[in-house]
Amino acid sequence: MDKQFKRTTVTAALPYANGPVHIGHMAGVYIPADIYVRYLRLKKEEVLFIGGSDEHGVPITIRAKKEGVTPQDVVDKFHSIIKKSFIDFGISYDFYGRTTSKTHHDTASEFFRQLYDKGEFIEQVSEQYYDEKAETFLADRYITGECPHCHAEGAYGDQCEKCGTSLSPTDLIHPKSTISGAEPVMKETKHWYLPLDQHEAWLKQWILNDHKEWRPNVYGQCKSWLDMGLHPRAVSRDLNWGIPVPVEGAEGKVLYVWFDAPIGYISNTKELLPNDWEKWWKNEDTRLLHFIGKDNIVFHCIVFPAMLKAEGSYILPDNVPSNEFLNLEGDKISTSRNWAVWLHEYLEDFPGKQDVLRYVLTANAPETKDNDFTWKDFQARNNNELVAVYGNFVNRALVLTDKYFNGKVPSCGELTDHDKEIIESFREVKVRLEDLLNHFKFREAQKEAMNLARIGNKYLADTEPWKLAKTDMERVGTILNISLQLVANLAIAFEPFLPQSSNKLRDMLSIEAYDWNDLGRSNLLTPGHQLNKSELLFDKIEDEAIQAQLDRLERIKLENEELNYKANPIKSDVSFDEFVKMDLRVGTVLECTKVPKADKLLQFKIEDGLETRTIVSGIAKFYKPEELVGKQVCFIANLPPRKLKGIVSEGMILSAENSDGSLSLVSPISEVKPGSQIG
Ligand code: B3M
Ligand code: ZN
Repeated sequence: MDKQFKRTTVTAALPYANGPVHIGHMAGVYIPADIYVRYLRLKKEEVLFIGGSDEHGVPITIRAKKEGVTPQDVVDKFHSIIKKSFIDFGISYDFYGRTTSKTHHDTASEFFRQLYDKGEFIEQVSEQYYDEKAETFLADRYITGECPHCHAEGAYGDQCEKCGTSLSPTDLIHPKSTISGAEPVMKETKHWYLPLDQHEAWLKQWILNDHKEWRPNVYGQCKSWLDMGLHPRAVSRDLNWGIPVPVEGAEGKVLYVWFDAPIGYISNTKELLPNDWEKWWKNEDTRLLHFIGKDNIVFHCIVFPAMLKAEGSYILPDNVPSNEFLNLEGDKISTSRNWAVWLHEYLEDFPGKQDVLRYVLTANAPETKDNDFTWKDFQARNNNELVAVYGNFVNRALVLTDKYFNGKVPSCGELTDHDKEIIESFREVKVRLEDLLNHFKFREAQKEAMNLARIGNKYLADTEPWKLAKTDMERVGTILNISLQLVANLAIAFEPFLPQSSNKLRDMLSIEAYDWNDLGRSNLLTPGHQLNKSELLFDKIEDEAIQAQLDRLERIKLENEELNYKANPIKSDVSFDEFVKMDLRVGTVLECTKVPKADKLLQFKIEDGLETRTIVSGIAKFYKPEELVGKQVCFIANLPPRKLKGIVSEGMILSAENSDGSLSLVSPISEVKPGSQIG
């Protein structure tokens, strides 16, 4: 069933250049794409890996406005930060471009024009909000107002961030332009629409029948879109940042960012290969793959293919491997809440440890469901897997070779059945690895590579060559020869996943290059071959380093709480008569003890000016009993007595609840006579 292709064009989603990249982006898109490309390159297949920054769209203009700079300043800054992160983490693009390039502007513009000339668009006039003061139409995000659902102020024209409801600008109560503050008015505007409804039939056939092999999450999302029925989509916007719509009468209009961005894959290919780009996009024997995150599925599986089909000369994607989301310590990653591990910051804290992050993100990749990144797991995977299994095996094999054979690969004597089994097992790993990689199952594939290291570790532990050194050097040579062959195999097997470590290993083994097809061979290193000095491949990550990360997240959480803090709404009115019925008093704490078998409760004896009364209060988590003796507290004196854990409580002590749920006792600022009334 599998079609034979000659070459593969791999694209990875173009990140918006309005912020740096974080671990969620890496786990979801860039590491899987890179693993796959490296794998194909090792197999000596013809492959091209294209990416770039997505530099248009409203969020960029909003950020620019907030910071008092131009949108170009914003994208210049983040394009270079993002590009550097990708280089640092070994994301091995053949070309990483940007959608503000001239090539892209020309390509996207021509693409639009082509579709326009072919009559592939429909034109529609609709009414949209317009800011008369600023003389501009308003993108949904530029309009705020009261949410019609939860009545929060400051809801955006596309969504209320308080209650999460999707909105349209006209839903907002008392809408306001964020540009001038003016109340927007409705004004007619013309836009171009891609009539997706007219593409529905072939899309259904192409996806639902011809691409049943797509990942269930991708296939499922497409199916639900197609089942709901497709509608025309606007491909232009009233905005002054983007690629001008190249037709007459379109002044002040630009291409919708989701129209131009995927064309960026094509323009960036052109930029790299001005004379040879077409074979990567137009030849039937080229396989096109889009690596993306799940929020981009509809654009890559439905909208962009419809654009390509409408144009007529392009191939369609053969697969669109899309991941689910990665969470951080149990919470959704969020740029605006700074709830993320940013790549450039990670590198400051863990210099040289790119591969560790790559390893952990692949081990936890959200391939089939959302997954969680935790720092404890990061540490455990580094210490228990990379250091204790992979690094340890490599180190033992190299150090023993150095010790007994002066770092020269020993020759291999007669093989025992055990040796043969080991050799066989690394042959099998190749088959399994290929099968998994071919099916984009990177998580499982990496596990297989690690299994190879486990086999090696166990082999050394079982054969104990260090014990044989006095009696049987030939046997020691055989064991180490096999172990070193295994090490060389590991360098190949891990190359797509952990390129930096494989490089290091290649240097230690003193080999030039290797080939995927060498994987599984037990004669990669010839006897007598001189190895280089060995170093540790990975080192342990200590608790302090992890604690520092957890502390940082804790600080961010507190800052966010602080920012989002809003007191509860005021309760409905009570009458004055009702209020004066309540007898509020000050009392002095005579005794305070813990209530046995109740970790929240403290039992108080209170001097109330008339007698001593007992009150039980649920604040044991926040105070030590002894620190309260002698303090004055406020209490309600005329509540009916209540039994708590067998103790009759005669009243209620007042406390204030903080935003984090902690309680603070209420006390008069200066001492008063016990029993003083509050009112
Ligand atoms: N910039 C969205 C994103 O980063 C978008 C991808 C474009 S791919 C053509 O989620
Ligand atoms: Zn709301």
